[in-house]
Amino acid sequence: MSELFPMVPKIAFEGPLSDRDLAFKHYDPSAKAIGPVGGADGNATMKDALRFSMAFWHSMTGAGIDPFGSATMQRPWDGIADPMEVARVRMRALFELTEKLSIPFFCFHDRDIAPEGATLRESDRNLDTMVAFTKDLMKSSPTKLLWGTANLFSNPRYMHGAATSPEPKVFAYAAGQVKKALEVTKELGGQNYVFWGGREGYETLLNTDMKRELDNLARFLHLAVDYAKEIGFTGQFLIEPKPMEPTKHQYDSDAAACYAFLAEYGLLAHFKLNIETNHATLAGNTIQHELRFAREHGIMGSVDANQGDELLGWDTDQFPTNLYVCTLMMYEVLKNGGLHSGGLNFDAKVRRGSFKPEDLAIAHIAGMDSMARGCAAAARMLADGALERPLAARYAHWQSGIGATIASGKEDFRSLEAFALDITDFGLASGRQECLEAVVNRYL
Ligand code: XLS
Ligand code: NI
Ligand code: NI
Repeated sequence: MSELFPMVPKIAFEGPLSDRDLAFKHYDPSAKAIGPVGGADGNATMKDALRFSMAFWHSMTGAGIDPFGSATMQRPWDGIADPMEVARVRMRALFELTEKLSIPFFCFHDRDIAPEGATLRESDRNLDTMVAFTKDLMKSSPTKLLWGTANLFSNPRYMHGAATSPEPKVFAYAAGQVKKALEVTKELGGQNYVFWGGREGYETLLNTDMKRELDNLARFLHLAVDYAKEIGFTGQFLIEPKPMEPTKHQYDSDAAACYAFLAEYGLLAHFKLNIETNHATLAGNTIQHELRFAREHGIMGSVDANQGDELLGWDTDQFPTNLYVCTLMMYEVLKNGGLHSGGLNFDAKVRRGSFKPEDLAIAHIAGMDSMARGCAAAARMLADGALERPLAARYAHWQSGIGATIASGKEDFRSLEAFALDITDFGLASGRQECLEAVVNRYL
């Protein structure tokens, strides 16, 4: 088969001093991974441990359209009229680029990889054709499927939501679509399945029965759990929190909101989260906060590794290059013992002005090197106990005396009042924030 990206060679690791754009400076796919993601025997490679993934929608279908202008991207499928042929060329391009970049995984929405037909039946037929084509490519490729998902937001039928639409026919259609997407994800060996609540939210409460919509969303997810069981799909189910965009308020607004929803509706045993950096910042949280919350509640599943722009309040989906953020992200991932079946999926798009085909490779290299470098810094911080030791010291008083008796449930309000009545010296220690910020900087 002819190359689609002849300007992109197989990308080699050249080390931190390399000044070549098309080379890895920190991501060495075959080097041994550092720290707690190195696998049970400590022998996993960086490639196995970081579990990078390419997002089909941004890298293969993204055209550079924005509200003020049309497509800019130069791509190998430009000028091909037959939509099924476009789909095939895109899929070949995905495998070519992931292999050249040593990216072990990809992710897709059903409608990214095959054109939508006039009916669900017709769309399913297109999807089947493309799944067979993909399966064939996978036979001779190391690239695997990290997760699949269904696009329940682009088509006008989903204007008021999918599982939360006021119209039950839309609920039924969405169910049919997810049923098929689950079958396809299983067929391609997907290790997870993602639910991002595309338009599951509202524009105004004046026309919204919020309780009914949340009940319906939970019912929908239970039906998905049941069907996965029925067909023997054992991949991890993931919910991807996002607070707004496209709707004003999305029900799965952040990790804590998702946790409350899953707990209320008896879904906690079946779901983890797919946490995205730009969604965290849209929610007014840091990615560190979102990952910390997920880790401490046992629901860290996977990461959509991208970043927003500090001056723009929307989901700009840029490649992650902020080393400080990458380091604190990977710190949480390492403390979680890795992402297990999840991965670091580049839910990121090249800027509209980065329209050359090689920009796609360069952007992924930038993201991979940044995450690898963050991972190395985080592993060193952990090995040195740079943050863990001061943290333990800050809460040390819970190990003995009144701290230990409170923690073990031996105190009540009466006993605590008696203890507190004459305290004048609380022995408070400094929070040392600036000191800790400087500690982190030492490792960057
Ligand atoms: C959109 C989401 C989307 C999901 C997959 O903001 O990030 O791309 O990752 O549906
Ligand atoms: Ni995402
Ligand atoms: Ni997003």
